[in-house]
Amino acid sequence: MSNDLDRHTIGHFLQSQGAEAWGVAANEPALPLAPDLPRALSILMRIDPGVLRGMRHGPTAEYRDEYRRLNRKLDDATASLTALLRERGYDAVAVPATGSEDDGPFSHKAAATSAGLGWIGKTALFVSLEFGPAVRLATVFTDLDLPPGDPISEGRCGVCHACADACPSGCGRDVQWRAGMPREQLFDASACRRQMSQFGDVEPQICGICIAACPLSHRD
Ligand code: B12
Repeated sequence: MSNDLDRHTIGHFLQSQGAEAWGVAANEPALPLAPDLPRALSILMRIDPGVLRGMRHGPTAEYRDEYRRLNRKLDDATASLTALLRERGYDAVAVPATGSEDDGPFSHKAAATSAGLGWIGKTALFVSLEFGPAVRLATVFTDLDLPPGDPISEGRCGVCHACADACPSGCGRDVQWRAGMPREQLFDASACRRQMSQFGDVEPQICGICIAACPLSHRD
């Protein structure tokens, strides 16, 4: 195996692909539904904060376009990274940016908190240290031995519950997250899904009111 890929070269490569933050999670013990590879590279791309303005009552066409743009960009970046790793003799598996619960997908949020990039907020969104919840995520698993970050295992929203207050379906339960907590204790996914079906004229399965409501989404 060639060992010329290190944290610096991977960071540089991901930056050239448009990633705005990234980190490494140890997949030992294995994260739920994870492939059998020892490292998860968590990749973040920021949602343009300008797009979140005007989303108090629901998604806009601009948000839908941004959602599609970032999904494409994340999937291109993870495909390129996977190709690079395989070229150099490493194993690599990319988890697509989006999908459905029925696919039994690996949770990008679990890789991101385990990599120390942020925590889970009060409507179950991943909240990045730098950009708040205004990010989309993807994950690449690999056997390249990169040093993992320090996992974050508790919510840091404090007394803020702006996201839970803003959600028209009340899907957030205003509970402080801890790693391993069942999702239902934190968040009512059926209520979220029902609410999103109201916005089918923009696109089924998008909303983003909770993202726009978080004060951390609007930092410069
Ligand atoms: C199915 C799905 C949905 C479902 C279910 C929502 C849900 N929270 O599970 C529905 C249709 C309702 C939905 C809604 C939305 N979704 Co959605 N969705 C997904 C998808 C495809 C799978 C999620 C899933 O089922 N995971 C299984 C469950 C059990 O895990 P989870 O809730 O994702 O995360 C939990 C675990 O990771 C655990 N956890 C966290 N850290 C750790 C660490 C350890 C060690 C352990 C054991 C566990 C653990 O806590 C988390 C919260 O409960 C992901 C993409 C992906 N593959 O991750 C996008 C994803 C979660 N969705 C996303 C978004 C943005 C949305 C919406 C805003 C819609 C939109 N795009 O406008 C809403 C808001 C939902 C919300 N408030 O969380 C983003 C979240 C970005 C962020 N900042 O968090 C994701 C990651 C897509 C992406 N590529 O960025 N979604």
